[in-house]
Amino acid sequence: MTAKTSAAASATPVVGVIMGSSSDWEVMKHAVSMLEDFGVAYEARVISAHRMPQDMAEYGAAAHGRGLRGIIAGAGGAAHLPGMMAALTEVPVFGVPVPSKYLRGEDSLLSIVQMPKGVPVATFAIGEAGAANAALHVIATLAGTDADLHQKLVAFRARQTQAARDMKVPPEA
Ligand code: RP5
Repeated sequence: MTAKTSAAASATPVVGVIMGSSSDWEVMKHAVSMLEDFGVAYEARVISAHRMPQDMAEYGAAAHGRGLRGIIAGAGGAAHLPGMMAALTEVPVFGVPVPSKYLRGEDSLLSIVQMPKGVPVATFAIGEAGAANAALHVIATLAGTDADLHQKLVAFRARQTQAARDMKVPPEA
């Protein structure tokens, strides 16, 4: 699955956005949208850990050599994709718990966050906020060596701060 044909999607990807199913897209599109907004080159793909284990292994083995510097991995239920991807590459993995049908994503969260010592997955909130924040975290990491990206992040934070300062209570209709 490729999300868009924008410049950020068609350039050589620096960030991989992977997910266990196309049903994860409604959550994971918030990570992609953030990367698009910041102009960070990415790719978006479905890689199912239990249905495509060989593809998962190949993706992890090739990730660093292909230029990926962060992998945002979203999955639901027994969400092993982020942890397995972290085991397959030294590229930092940012895990997004996708809400599940029966346990509302608490199963996804616990599956992703409880990595044994030695193979880390930076784990974010369940759902849309987690997906967006995973992208922001990758962006902040890349901004450490990219002055333009750093300026975009500073401007993003400033807009967010101003929007909060402009809030009124009770909220206007
Ligand atoms: C996981 O199982 C996926 O990440 C998804 O969140 C969940 C359900 O997948 P589908 O049955 O919708 O393909 O593999």
